[in-house]
Amino acid sequence: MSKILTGLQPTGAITLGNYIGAIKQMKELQDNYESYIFVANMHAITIPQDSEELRSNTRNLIALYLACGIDPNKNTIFLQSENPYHANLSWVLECNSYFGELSRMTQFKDKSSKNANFTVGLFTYPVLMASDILLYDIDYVPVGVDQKQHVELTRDLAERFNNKYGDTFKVPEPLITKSGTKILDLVNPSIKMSKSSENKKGVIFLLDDLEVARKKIMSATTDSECVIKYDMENKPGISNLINIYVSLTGKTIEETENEFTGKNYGEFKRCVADVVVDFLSDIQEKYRSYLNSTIIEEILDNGKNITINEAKIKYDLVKMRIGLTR
Ligand code: ATP
Ligand code: LTN
Repeated sequence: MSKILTGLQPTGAITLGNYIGAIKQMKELQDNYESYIFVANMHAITIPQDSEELRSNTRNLIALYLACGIDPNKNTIFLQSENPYHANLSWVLECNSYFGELSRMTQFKDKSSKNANFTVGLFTYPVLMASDILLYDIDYVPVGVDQKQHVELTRDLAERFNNKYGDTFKVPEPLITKSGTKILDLVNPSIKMSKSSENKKGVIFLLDDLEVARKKIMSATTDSECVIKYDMENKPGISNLINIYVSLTGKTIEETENEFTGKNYGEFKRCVADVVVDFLSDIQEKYRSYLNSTIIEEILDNGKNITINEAKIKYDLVKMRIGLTR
């Protein structure tokens, strides 16, 4: 059976963009793939975090995975920091990565330009991500399109290592949602919807109060044309709402355009808001029940054992290949 793996950072409240880009794909694929999903808490500390907040965000993210339909019987669910082989392999791969190639990573350029005091961890972040993937012989990595470049780097590092030291790593492929959807900020649809956005009005959080979420959709930026048509370039606001609607209902873009022919933006937004609110309300109910149960501890203990055993085998092979053994 082919294997898939993804991770999200516990850097704040999870957004609808995170759900559509990564979690939803995992949920849809979990029946047909051997699936791994983890909390990338070591990636989170590439920018400063409050330790108590990080701890609670981490637990909340596991509860959210479960609430979103990630089935613990079909997925290995784990915390990145509980498996030391991620950092171990990352060091080895760093010694096989070039300063130039890491300098070209768009996420690094974006995030480092926002804060002059950025850490070295922010720079080597993609190499840790490559280790997350390469430890487990992963075939596909479901991510939003913004992470595609990191998976491509992972492929380069795997191929480079294999060529230099002999076949060691499986070369993975990114799995981007069918339409390549990047969910955009509702207020400023020229940027992606991001959990670290300053203007929270443009971001739907999975744990948003339902009425607040409805208002955010109703006040989303559109255009003056009053035609509900998918055109990412000229009508990004409306196209983004179509993407959200399509992702949550399973309808196609064409079906959606037909459904709303002749309707005005207010009517369309009301329907999108209804779909979003129903979706959030279902998730939030499940989330509360998982958060208060002991199941999270059991799941993480299990995930820790499974992944440490598996990763050790790969890391031992790596050490042997490069001469780090006696
Ligand atoms: P941050 O603002 O801290 O960078 P983020 O919202 O970009 O956070 P990540 O934890 O970096 O979230 O990403 C988690 C997953 O969600 C990744 O696979 C990423 O590609 C995907 N993702 C993030 N934002 C979007 C979006 N707007 N649309 C689609 N997928 C997204
Ligand atoms: N960088 C990713 C999180 C992440 C990840 C991974 C995703 C860390 N390691 C391995 C897929 C596979 C992000 O969401 N920003």
